[in-house]
Amino acid sequence: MRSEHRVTSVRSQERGTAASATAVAHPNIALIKYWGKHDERLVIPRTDSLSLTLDIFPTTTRVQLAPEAQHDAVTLDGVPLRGEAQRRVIAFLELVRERAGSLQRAVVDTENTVPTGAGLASSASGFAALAVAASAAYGLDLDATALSRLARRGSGSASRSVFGGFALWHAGSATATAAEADLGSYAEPVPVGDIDPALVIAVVNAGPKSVSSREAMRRTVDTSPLYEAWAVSSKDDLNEMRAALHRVDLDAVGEIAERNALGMHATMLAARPAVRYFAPATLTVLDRVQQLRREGTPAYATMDAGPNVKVLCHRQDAGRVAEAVRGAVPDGTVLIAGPGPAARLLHEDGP
Ligand code: 2P0
Repeated sequence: MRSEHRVTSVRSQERGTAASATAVAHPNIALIKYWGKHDERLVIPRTDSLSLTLDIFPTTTRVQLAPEAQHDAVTLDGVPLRGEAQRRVIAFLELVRERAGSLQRAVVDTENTVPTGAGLASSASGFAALAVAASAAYGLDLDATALSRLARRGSGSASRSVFGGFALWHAGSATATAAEADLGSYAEPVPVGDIDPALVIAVVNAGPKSVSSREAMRRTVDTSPLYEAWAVSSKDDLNEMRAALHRVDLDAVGEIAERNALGMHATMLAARPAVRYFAPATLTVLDRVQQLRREGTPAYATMDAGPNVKVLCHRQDAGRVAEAVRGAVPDGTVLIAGPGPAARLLHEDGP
């Protein structure tokens, strides 16, 4: 892949044509959550987190250099991005240009299959795909760790979507210099044996969230008296989860994931003013998950910055869990996901 980047960009320059690259990435769901930053500009988190990349809702992004253009042009599903979303993509391109020593603007077209802004990690797949496509188009030669660091600058959770399967994002050191903090904050794959997990996703509301996760995190860190306690307990959760993954104990993984997520939401509920992502249907699904466990089916819930619930279970139970969840929220959409692949370049070319 790397040598192809070089060959293509050289060839494009020789022809006087613009380089382009297309990449695909998948969302991930954190089982140990990222909630709270040390450094907003560098996106250095306060805690380590651990996730599972999914095999559904891929994002495909094409970056084409536009040597004649004065501005970047960015579309999402064919519609020009505006406001904060546009600003974040352009800031990310600036970072890539700075590293590549390039002044060329770009045309960025993204096709998202995940509902944007609904707590289903569209920014994770989005910035992972953009990191891979933009670095290739601008001729940067980055390994997976460097791509993870770069994707992190777009959106923290994107650092994990660079990898397939389970991924651990190291927060890095809070006391380090900016350069050291940047170097130390990246994700890496967590090799796990034959664990065969599924995530049953109950989309109870696919609309955009009431408070962005960025703002909600900031408010939680600044005002919630519960935040520090959760950050401390999250360290223990992570250690226990790594041990549970190591011994291929999905039930322990699920128990730890559920308590870590509920703890994160408790910190938000105690923020001032409170951040409450739960909807009535969220609680209905949580009740149904508890009931499944009482009936003997291991199933564990996790929720992100939105009302939707993701239920971790054994692959062989996924159909039954999905049916139970569907019965609980007949107006919702229920999907079954499994472990998904790493972000990858689809192709790169001069036109
Ligand atoms: C996570 N979430 O670990 C947590 C749990 C939501 C709840 O990562 O500000 O969109 O762009 O770094 O990555 C959502 O946060 O936030 C998120 P920024 P991001 O998946």
